[in-house]
Amino acid sequence: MNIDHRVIALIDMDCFYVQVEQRLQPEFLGKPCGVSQYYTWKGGGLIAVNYEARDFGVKRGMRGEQAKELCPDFHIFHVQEVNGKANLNRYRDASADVFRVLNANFKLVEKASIDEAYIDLTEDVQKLKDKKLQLTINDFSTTHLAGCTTKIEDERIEILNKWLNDCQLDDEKRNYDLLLGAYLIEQIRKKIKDQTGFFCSAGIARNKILAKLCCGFNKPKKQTIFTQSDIDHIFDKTPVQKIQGLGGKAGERVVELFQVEYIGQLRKYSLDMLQTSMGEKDGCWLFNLIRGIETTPVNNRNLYKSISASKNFPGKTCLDTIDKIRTWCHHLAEDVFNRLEKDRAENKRRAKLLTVICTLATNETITRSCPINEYSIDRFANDTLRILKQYNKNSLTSNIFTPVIHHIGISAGKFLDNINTKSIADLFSKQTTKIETIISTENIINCQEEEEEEDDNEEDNNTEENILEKPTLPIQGDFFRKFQKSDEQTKIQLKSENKTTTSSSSITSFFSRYTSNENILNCSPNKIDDHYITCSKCHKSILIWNMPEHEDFHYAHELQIEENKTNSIIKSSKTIKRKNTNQTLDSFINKKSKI
Ligand code: DCP
Repeated sequence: MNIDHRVIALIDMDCFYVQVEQRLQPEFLGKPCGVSQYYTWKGGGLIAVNYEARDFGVKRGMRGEQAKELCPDFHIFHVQEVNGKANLNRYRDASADVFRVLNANFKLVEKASIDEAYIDLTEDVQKLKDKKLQLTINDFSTTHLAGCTTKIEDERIEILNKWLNDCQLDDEKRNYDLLLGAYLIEQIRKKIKDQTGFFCSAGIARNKILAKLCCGFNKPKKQTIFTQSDIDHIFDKTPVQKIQGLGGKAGERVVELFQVEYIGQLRKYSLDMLQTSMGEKDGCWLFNLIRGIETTPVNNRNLYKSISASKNFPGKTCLDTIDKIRTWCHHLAEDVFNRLEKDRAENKRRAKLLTVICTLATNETITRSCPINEYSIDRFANDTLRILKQYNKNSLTSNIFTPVIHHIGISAGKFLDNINTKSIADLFSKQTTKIETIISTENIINCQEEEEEEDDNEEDNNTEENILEKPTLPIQGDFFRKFQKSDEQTKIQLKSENKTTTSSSSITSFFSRYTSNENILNCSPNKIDDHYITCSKCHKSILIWNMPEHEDFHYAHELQIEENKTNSIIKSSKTIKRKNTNQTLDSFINKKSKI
């Protein structure tokens, strides 16, 4: 199939959380409403606002009280809380209702977020062509053309009608496919409404970027077709950062580098010029994009890549004691556990990697991972706590935690597919035995690029809970990756300085134990398998379950070298008393941390 002839749609639910609440309380249908999260300051922060309320100027991000000032009849729904944490299950279940309808009707559906889906309609359109339908304007009651901005219904009908007739008559039928795609989307949107009660909008175009862009042109309850002939004049008015993938730092960089505001202004740059500034791959991607060509496929993905729960602890609500942290590790672990169990039953898969993200008062964000050996609330909570404790600057016996914590997130990912329930139990019990025999107290690996795929979206889709259901970026080259990375720059891994609380004796004994165990661990180079990770230090392929131990081996090794160096400096120093020449790594570390 020629990629330029694809027909891609993006379906986006309108003011989704509000519709979910209104479905439960239909007496609020048609009234100005919003959803706020947490019953805190000034009526809570609004995370969703319906279109009736938007007419009064109410916007997402406003406080409930501010919304009521603008619109006295404004009704606020509150996100459910469990253990003081937002519970989004209601919205996830509603999302599943929508995806059931989409999956029952189309083969190629990609879940882009909790309320967005890409559909590749190319094949469906081809089949429809054989039916030789005679379509009329009545089949397109909510369809708009991206290039036509009129708000007058009669004008919309007149312009669309002319276009419809043109593309049915046109010999080349360049736009006929898009018309048939729009017809299918009119149908499916009606089905979604009938079967779930929810309204949605849609964009129909030749690729995902254009479908996403035009979906927002005529919200709510409408759909928009983006034809190739619309590209130039629409791009001339489209700010660079409105393009999916150019919304964050990457877009800022493009604006700065080329001194442009609108994406169309980049048309004057040759392929060579773009590639010189941005690298071959990204320069080429941008060159094509501004001409309406983008080839990222719709992936048949209906499942989340990771299941996560997180919580912010701003200002005085920060976590400053081990007890508080333990409680929250437990709440978050419970949330993830419950959803993992449900996911395992429904999707016959199991997560292999637990990732902990934490923001400290120092503004440092730490991302660390460890293998999931079994689904267990206690296990998740304990692993999370153990990771976090590494960053505590106080003594191990103290309940006080410094620097205080402002955010904790845990996320389970790296799913193993096609697991049946019986084999899961077997697998876990086997793994647990194996791992417990070789893994020491340290059970942590540095998280490298595990989460980037889903976390790349520039918009924080949820202020308190990271849904991790975001559209994937089309961008693959180094230029963009660098800027996506720069968003991540704060994710500093405080590995060496924080591990200094480990005592010399434990390191040494661990080190020798590991050395003797090294052959047991599966360090086979060049293994290409989903279960293997390449160690960034020695470049060996390491079985994922053994990575924590392997990392600790390097860490212990490095400390040993450092200890040896220090000891030799100490020995050669005439000012040091004889009894200090046998000093432990502990005292070295303590001294170092005081500097
Ligand atoms: N959401 C959230 N926090 C955010 C943004 C969104 O919790 N910062 C939630 C509430 C939204 C849902 O995700 O209802 C979907 O987000 P959208 O960006 O698609 O916005 P809406 O569906 O609310 O409105 P629209 O009709 O503009 O798409």
